[in-house]
Amino acid sequence: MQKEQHYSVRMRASMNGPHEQGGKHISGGETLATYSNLQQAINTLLEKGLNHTRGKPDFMQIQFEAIDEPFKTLKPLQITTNDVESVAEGQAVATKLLQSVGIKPQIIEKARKQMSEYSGIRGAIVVDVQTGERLDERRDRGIRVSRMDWPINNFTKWATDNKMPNNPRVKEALVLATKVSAHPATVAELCWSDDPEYVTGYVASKQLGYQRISKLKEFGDEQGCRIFFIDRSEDSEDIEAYIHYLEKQPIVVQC
Ligand code: WAQ
Ligand code: MG
Repeated sequence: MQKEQHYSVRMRASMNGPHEQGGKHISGGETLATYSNLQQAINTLLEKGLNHTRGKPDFMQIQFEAIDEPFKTLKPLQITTNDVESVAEGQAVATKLLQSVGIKPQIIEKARKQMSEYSGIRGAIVVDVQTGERLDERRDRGIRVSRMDWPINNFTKWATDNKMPNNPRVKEALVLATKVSAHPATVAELCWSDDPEYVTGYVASKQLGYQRISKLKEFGDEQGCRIFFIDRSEDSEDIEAYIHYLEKQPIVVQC
């Protein structure tokens, strides 16, 4: 996949104006493509943004750009499913998993509170695992992890082997979690969708793998969550280098 010129393709859609003018975030997406499949990649993202349960967008931007940086290939995180009966049980499982990688309960609480202050954010927040402070300065925008993909044939094989639904949402989430957890400063990620009809979320880390949790919010709730807990003592790199990895390092997942 690396010899040919590749392109990063990104989409964002909003309602009541563009994001930067206070519009409501509807949908975003990022993928990789060769020149010959740019059109298909753009169509897929267009379709994703046009048909979304968060609403009908009145602003959309789709852009592509050539990638010059070398790709890294990563194996997908190991997947485990935790079936729970209620949101309370799901959130308790999430807390337990985060604690098992050394994150203190009060830090988890502080991060959750900070997340809910930025309702409708289109990216992730980066939180210091020692202090619980938010480290990125993207306010109501957040960090969008980009330049990542999983070739569809390889993903389909993985889905069959792991008895998982062959759907783009699982693929996108696992690609993102695999990229984020591969950085040495990442301690764990906590995520659930902002799609009101999708209640499954996950906790992920190198150590835990991708721990799906069947219910992390109530059906109908439009509040999503994506928190990256990072340990700055693990890595001498500064926060800008970490964000640069998330946004710019091209990653291909392949099992
Ligand atoms: N980079 C950073 N943050 C993102 C990105 C990205 N590329 N994409 C989404 N987010 C943030 C943003 O704030 C969204 O509101 C929130 O995450 C949720 O995004 O069954 O569908 O794409 O195993 O709605 C996980 C479970 C589903 C999948 C997660 O998230 C499964 C999901 P969504
Ligand atoms: Mg969403």
